[in-house]
Amino acid sequence: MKVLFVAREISYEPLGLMQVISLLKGKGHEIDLVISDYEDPVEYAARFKPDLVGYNCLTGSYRYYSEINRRIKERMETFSIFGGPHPTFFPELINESGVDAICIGEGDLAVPQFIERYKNGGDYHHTNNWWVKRGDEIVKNPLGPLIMDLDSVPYVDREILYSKSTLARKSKLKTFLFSRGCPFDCSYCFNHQFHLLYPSVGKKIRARSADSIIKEIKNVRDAYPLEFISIFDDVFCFNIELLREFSCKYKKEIGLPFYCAQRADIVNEERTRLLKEANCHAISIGIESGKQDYRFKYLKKHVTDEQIKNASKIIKESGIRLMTFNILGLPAGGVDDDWQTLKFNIECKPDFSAVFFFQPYPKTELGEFAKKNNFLDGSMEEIGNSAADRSIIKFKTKYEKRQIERLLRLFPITVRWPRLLSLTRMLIKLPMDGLYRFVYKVYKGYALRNYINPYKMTIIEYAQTLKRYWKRSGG
Ligand code: B12
Ligand code: SF4
Repeated sequence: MKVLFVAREISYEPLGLMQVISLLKGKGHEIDLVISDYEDPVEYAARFKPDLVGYNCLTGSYRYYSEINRRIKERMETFSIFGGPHPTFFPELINESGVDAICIGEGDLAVPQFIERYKNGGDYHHTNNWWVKRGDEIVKNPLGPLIMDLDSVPYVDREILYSKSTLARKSKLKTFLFSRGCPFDCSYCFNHQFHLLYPSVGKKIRARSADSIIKEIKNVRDAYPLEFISIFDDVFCFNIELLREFSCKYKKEIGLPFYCAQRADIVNEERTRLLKEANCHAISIGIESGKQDYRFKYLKKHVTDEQIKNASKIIKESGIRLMTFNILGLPAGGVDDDWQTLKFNIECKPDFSAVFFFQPYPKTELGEFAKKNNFLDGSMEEIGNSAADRSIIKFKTKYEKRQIERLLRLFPITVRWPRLLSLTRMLIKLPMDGLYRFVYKVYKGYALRNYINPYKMTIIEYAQTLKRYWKRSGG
């Protein structure tokens, strides 16, 4: 069976897709990947002649993939499959013309099973996790079980990606994901909906063992350049026992600097010490809103201002760099609230404050709240590829919305240099959006590169990385 996967761009390693590819390897299929940044996917598909074409979709990218799929299907007869967060939370995607089947939830068991049945002419229409078109009918199957033992899942396949992108292969920074799931229920995050999909086990964090983590890193280090590790787990090593074992083994066997995310209310001296001993270079925590009452009432993130300030202090005092995550343009909020978020960040003294617009992703609790209460100023189709692209939330006036959009661009630099506060207050009233975008992009690139993910680069690598970063929308 010839299966072609399409990735729009790879400014980030597409871990979900690489996971699916690893699951299909060694199963007698001919798997290929085309990256639109490098080659026209329609022409590539015309040459490769796949039996199946697959897409990993986020809400911000599904329009793009749906369009590519339509164009591929104009050129040839092929079967299209869609997976990832967007079809998981918005299975109505199946109604789009050209979409033949979607995979809901995790695909570890469901994807190989479906493709095997499709290949053998079996009853693929009745495979767990899948919604499949059959004539005018849509066959909707229940979800199969989650894999609880992550060590039994193969490591993501990097080779297929690196065979297509020398830049990705040569990059000394590589990304990893060692766990899935989060026990919390923040209203703006997909985890809440994921818990409803998998009610009995959805809240459980499934993590690789320390040995499995170390082995994956060693495999990558032996095969490719690797100097900095970026860990994308929602909360890395939530379980303190795992962190103790990881810290001890990582220090001895790997020792490379790394970045990971923590939640402010679990940060304490012991966790931070263990991370520091393992050579953690930077930690991120989510502030989201600088107003504690909004954070509790609307975001359902029950972390107090005190806990955030305390976590920031512990992290900074340990010598680890601090990054915060923030959301501007929240529904039922306004520019004054966002201003408070900026001031609260200043109190926490992060090395870099990452900031995004609130995006009403489908089926998230806060997204549905925004829709129901008429806070939307656009539709799901307008959600951008990056959450820093644009806001589709309505505010009291268009002028207020423009101020929020400008504040986002000036936010990181103002947090870093609080002396700019009164200048920023004035600047957000002036229509110099192009300049603000430029400042935002330059500073974000500089801060991430120097404070959060520093690793040595040759001049050529630097120029290539800069070019790729600059091309990305939203910065
Ligand atoms: C790691 C991560 C990132 C990384 C890497 C992103 C990447 N491209 O891989 C970084 C930090 C860069 C990132 C950035 C963003 N992210 Co992100 N990210 C995640 C995170 C934490 C893990 C994703 C992951 O790898 N999971 C593990 C894999 C194994 O799971 P999976 O991807 O779901 O894949 C499984 C199934 O979906 C299925 N499957 C996957 N692909 C396919 C394809 C086919 C054909 C089939 C059949 C099945 C299938 O099988 C897989 C194995 O079980 C998720 C949350 C989460 N825990 O899932 C958010 C998440 C995916 N991100 C999200 C968002 C919004 C973003 C950003 C837009 C935010 C921003 N900064 O602007 C950007 C967009 C970047 C981009 N264009 O890709 C949202 C998406 C919401 C939505 N409805 O679209 C999520 C769900 C988190 C949230 N906020 O709720 N992200
Ligand atoms: S703590 Fe983070 S990952 Fe967990 S539900 Fe909240 S926002 Fe999502």
